[in-house]
Amino acid sequence: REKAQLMDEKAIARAITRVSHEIIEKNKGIDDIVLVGIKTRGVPIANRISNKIEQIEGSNVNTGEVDITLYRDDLKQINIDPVLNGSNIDFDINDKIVILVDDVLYTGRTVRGALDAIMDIGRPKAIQLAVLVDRGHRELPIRADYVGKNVPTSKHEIISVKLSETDEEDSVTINE
Ligand code: 3GP
Ligand code: 5GP
Ligand code: MG
Repeated sequence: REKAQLMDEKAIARAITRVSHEIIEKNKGIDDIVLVGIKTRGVPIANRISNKIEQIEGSNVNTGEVDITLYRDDLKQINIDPVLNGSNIDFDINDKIVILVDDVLYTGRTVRGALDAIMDIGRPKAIQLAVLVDRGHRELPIRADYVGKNVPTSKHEIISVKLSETDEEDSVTINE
């Protein structure tokens, strides 16, 4: 059942613009920055941030992706650790600031898997995390450096993230 729309196309675009500016400000430019999106919907968000940063700063940022999958057939069961299912990072991450990008941050287990994947590839100077929605309920000591929108949820609610690259529209809604 659909409850309420939290973000429309314009709100998502504004959040991406703000987060892009925050990334540039926090890191005093983009010299050392690379972006890594977490499949599926972290990837188009990373690409949008990449394009926005390029628009603002006038030079491009390397952008790759990791595929972290959960060994489970029931999305409600979240106590199984996510595993790396592949990555596409065809640039050097050593001594870079890697900014992980995902759509929704929940327990933190997916991000933990992504951290493992990144550290298998190289030794970044730092890893930061950007998410479109932080819905709370962390089960690990993981937090986001950049948040599009904080959405307090109950555990049985689900945040639906739609992006034009993968879906028919741009929207964030809360369902139960
Ligand atoms: P995504 O691949 O675009 O991120 O996890 C697979 C998909 O299921 C995710 O899409 C996510 O949007 C959706 N999903 C909805 N609720 C949940 C949830 O509670 N946990 C996980 N892992 N995914 C969820
Ligand atoms: P975590 O591993 O932090 O529990 O969950 C993060 C991953 O699961 C994200 O990649 C996200 O896609 C997915 N996820 C968790 N909860 C939700 C949710 O309510 N809505 C959506 N769309 N994805 C979720
Ligand atoms: Mg996701």
